[in-house]
Amino acid sequence: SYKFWQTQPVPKFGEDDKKAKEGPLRLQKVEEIEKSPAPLLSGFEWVEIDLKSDEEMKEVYELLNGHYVEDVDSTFRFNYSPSILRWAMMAPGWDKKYHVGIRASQSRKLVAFISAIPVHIRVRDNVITCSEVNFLCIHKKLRNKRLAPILIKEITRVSNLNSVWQGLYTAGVVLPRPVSTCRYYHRPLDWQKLWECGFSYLPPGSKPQYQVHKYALPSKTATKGLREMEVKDLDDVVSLQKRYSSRFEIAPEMTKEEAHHWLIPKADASGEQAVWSYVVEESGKVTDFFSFYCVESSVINNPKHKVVRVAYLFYYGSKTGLVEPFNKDNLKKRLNELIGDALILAKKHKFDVFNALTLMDNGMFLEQQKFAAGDGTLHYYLFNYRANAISGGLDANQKL
Ligand code: YNC
Ligand code: MG
Repeated sequence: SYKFWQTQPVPKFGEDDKKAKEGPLRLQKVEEIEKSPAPLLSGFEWVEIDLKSDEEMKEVYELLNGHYVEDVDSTFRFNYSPSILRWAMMAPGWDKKYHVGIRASQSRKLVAFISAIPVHIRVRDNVITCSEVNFLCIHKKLRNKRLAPILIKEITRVSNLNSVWQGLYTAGVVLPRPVSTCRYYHRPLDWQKLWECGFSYLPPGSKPQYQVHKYALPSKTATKGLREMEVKDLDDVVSLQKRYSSRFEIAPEMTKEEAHHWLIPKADASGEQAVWSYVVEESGKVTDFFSFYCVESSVINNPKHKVVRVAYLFYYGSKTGLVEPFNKDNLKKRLNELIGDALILAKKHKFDVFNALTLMDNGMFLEQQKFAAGDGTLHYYLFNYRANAISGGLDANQKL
C-alpha cells in the first residue's frame, strides 16, 4: 500500500499510462525547506559522516558489511571495501552533508546510513541535476520501524537546501514507480569456485569439468590497439561516451573531471583498485573503450570461500555505433570482440564472475559471451520527475 511512497513526488502505478508530459512533479523553493532535520526517537541522533576519516569510513564499512543488501536466500551479501566506498561516494561534487548517519546516543554506534552524490542525467532531451542516492542501510535490529522514510526525507531535505530537486536511485524492491527495470546477467570466470559457493549450479546431465571447459577463456586479448586507459585519453573518451549514449533515452552526462574520477584506473593508498578501463587506439585516436568496476560479495557460511570478486560492466562505447546509417550487425560484432576481451582481462585480474545488466547495447553480446540470466532484477527510479517508461528487456533503452 506504500504508506510512505504515496506521499512522495513519484508517479503512481497505473497513472498516466498514455504518454504524459515529462518533468518535475513538485515545485518548491529553498526558503520553504526545513532548516534542520526531523527529530529522531530519543536515544538516537543525526550525524554527518566524515569519510576522509579512516575511523568513520570503517564504521560505514562495517555497517554495510554486516547489514547491506543480501540475495534472496542469504547466500551472499555485498562487501563494498573502503576503497570502493570512497570511489562511489567521493565523486566530484561530493559533500560531507550528503553522508548522513544515525548514531545511538549512548554507545555512539552507527546504526543507519544514507548517501548521495550529485549527478547530471539526460532524460531524452532534458538534462536534470539529481542526487543519486545509494547505500541506504539500517542495522538489522532496527528494521521495520519506519526509519527508512526518515532517512529518505533527510537526504531529500539536504538535497533541496542545495537546490537539488530530483533524485536518481536503483533498488531490488518494487516501489512506485520504476522508469525502467533491468535483469542481471552473470558470466562465470571461475566456474568451479562459483559452484562451490552456491552461485552457479551444475545443469542436469553435465559434469563440473564440462562447465569449467565451457567457460574457459584465452589467456591473451585479441583486439588490436587495446591498452589500459590513461589521463591523455579523457577528451576522446568523454566525447565518444557522449556520442555513443545519444541513442539511449536516459544517460548520464559526464564532465572530464567526472570521467577522470570514474574511469582512470589507479590503486589507492591501500593498494586497492576500484575500476579498470581500457581503450582501443588506432592511429592516435580512441575508437572504442570499456570499463568495469569491482564489488566483492561475502559468501555467508561457506567453509571454503569467504568472498567472490565480482566485476560489473560499467561505461563503454565504440565508434562502430556512430557510423551512419547505423549498422546493428557491425556493432554487434565489435561489441562481442570488446566484451570478449573484457572477460579475459577481468579473469586476469582475478575476478570470479562478470555481471552486466539488460541495458545499453548489452543484448547484442550477452548470449554470445555466455552470460546467463540471474534471478535478480534492478529497478531504476527518478524522484520528483515524471518520465515515460523506458522499455526493459534485451533491447532496452534504445531508440533505433
Ligand atoms: C528501498 N530500497 O517500501 P512504504 S537501495 C526505497 N528504497 O515504504 P522501514 C524503500 N524505499 O512501502 P526497513 C526501500 N526499501 O510504506 C524499503 N523501502 O511506502 C520503503 N536493508 O521503512 C518501504 N538497502 O524503515 C516502506 O523498513 C518503508 O527497516 C519501510 O528499512 C529499509 O540504497 C532498508 O536493501 C532498505 O537496510 C533501509 O531493509 C533496510 O526494512 C535495509 O520500516 C538492507 O521503506 C540494505 C538495502 C537499500 C539499497 C538504495 C537506494 C535507496 C533509495 C532511497 C530513495 C531515495 C529517493 C530520492 C531522495 C533524493 C531526492 C532529492 C532531491
Ligand atoms: Mg526501520
